[in-house]
Amino acid sequence: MSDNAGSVLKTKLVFITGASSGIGRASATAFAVEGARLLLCARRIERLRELEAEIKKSKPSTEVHSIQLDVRDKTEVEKTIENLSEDWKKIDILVNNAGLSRGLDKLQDGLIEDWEEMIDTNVKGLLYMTRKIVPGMIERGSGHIINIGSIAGHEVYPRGNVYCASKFAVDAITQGLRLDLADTPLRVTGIDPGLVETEFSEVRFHGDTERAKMVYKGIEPLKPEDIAETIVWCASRPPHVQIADVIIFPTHQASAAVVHRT
Ligand code: NDP
Ligand code: 8X3
Repeated sequence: MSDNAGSVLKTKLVFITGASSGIGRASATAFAVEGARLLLCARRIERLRELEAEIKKSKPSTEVHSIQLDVRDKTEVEKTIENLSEDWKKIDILVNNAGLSRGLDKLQDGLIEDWEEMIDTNVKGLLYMTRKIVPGMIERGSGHIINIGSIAGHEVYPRGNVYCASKFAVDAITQGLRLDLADTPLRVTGIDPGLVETEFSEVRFHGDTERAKMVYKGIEPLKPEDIAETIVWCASRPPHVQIADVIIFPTHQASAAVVHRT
């Protein structure tokens, strides 16, 4: 966003899940520019180390701590957060970004393993992280939880069934948490993108890169940086401003299923 020495995010501690790729990775870079301290997690630790090196190269003063963590593992999530040193425990902003889709099948043909992976990651993983981190934020009287949902959490599209259900759940959790925290200074934001070109479709199609490319054919999709910029903007509003929900489309996308391609 800006190389702003006076940024309100300077020295804020931001925990980003799923920072090894796409939106999470771009968000880490964007928060670093603002002078934030970064706690990054994902399963591919080598990717996080590369990102850490890249961030430090462009901004050597950035404090980054990378953690190998599968958010589906409740015990590991709890242990990881409990074991953070005092310096790294006081999380100001939690970006619940880790997530994925698996498959694009009619429900009657769907793979149960795909469903479980999506629900365990997108819903349960987000809940484990939130449950462990929010009480500390309440105690300290400040905090911001930013959940990455999707347009798929607002509209169901053909064959989207279980992925959409997981993102509808994210939206319900975002709204529910906001209600439950209304008597605290904490803020809760949902960010709901349409088509963003990341590794998302490659993961959805189990590594079929040709099929993944077709998703973005004939339209200029959003870039992960577009979403990162929005996340940073939401996080840097004054404390009395709570951005509740942001839906972001590429210009030629009008709904989950309506995309004008040339
Ligand atoms: P990517 O596949 O590029 O990134 C997904 C990230 O999530 C990776 O860093 C991956 O890291 C991490 N992740 C996946 N599973 C786990 C896990 N079990 N534990 C920890 N980290 C995990 O996709 P995007 O950047 O596009 O996706 C980010 C979020 O944005 C997701 O929640 C997605 O649903 C959402 N979204 C994406 C859209 C798009 O069009 N791309 C649109 C709307 C929402 P690793 O594999 O190393 O663990
Ligand atoms: C990702 C966007 O439309 O592929 O959540 O579901 S979509």
